[in-house]
Amino acid sequence: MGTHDLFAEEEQGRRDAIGPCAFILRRFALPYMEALLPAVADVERQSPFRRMITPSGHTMSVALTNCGALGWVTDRSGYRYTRDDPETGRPWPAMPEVFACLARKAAAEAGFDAFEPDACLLNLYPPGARMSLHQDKDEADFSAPIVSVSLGMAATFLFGGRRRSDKPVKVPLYHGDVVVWGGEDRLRYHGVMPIKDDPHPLLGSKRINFTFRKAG
Ligand code: MD3
Ligand code: FE
Repeated sequence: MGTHDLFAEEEQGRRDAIGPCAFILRRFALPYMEALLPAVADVERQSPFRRMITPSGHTMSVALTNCGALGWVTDRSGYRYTRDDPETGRPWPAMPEVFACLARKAAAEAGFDAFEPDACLLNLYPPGARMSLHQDKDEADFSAPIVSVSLGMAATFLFGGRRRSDKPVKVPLYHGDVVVWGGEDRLRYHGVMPIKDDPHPLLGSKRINFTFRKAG
């Protein structure tokens, strides 16, 4: 068991502000875990995780899938949201009730009432996978927040500024942590450092992150 889990209980309920409008709700997802993990497995069964190609032709180290009415994809022609999974030709799996419930509760906790996400992007990080600094700007409405949930192995999150050149701060994220980003923090650059292989008791050698968005 990693040291992060020794502190899980006393950390639960803490709210760390990492920006004027960005809050980490420490371990907020733990009470949902029994329902959350089977729901992830169900999404994965319908639309498996796969590595996608960026517009510049690189294969992402992170594998992804989606649930909800819209799903984020990338290929040689660009980034966009689609109704159908390009791999299966079918609509993305429906958003599980427990996902939507967790997202709404977390958003409300951070001051965003009536958050109704229509997209949920799931990222799977094997050891060594990383996500370089980027902005999330493929969504139609930047006034809605983004809610993210971290599961499994710990990650060092990089939280930058409005410009790529703004030096990011490093923020550790653990199993069960939920982050809500909105308002003036919505368009900040962010990324994830390469994941260290420190197997998690429930998920083994992987990290899963999902982000809820209002994309359409
Ligand atoms: C800050 N995922 O999928 S989630 C992504 O851990 C993404 O998989 C990371 O960045 C991950 O796009 C980080 C946290 C996150 C998501 C959206 C943000 C942070 C954000 C939007 C604005 C600012
Ligand atoms: Fe992002």
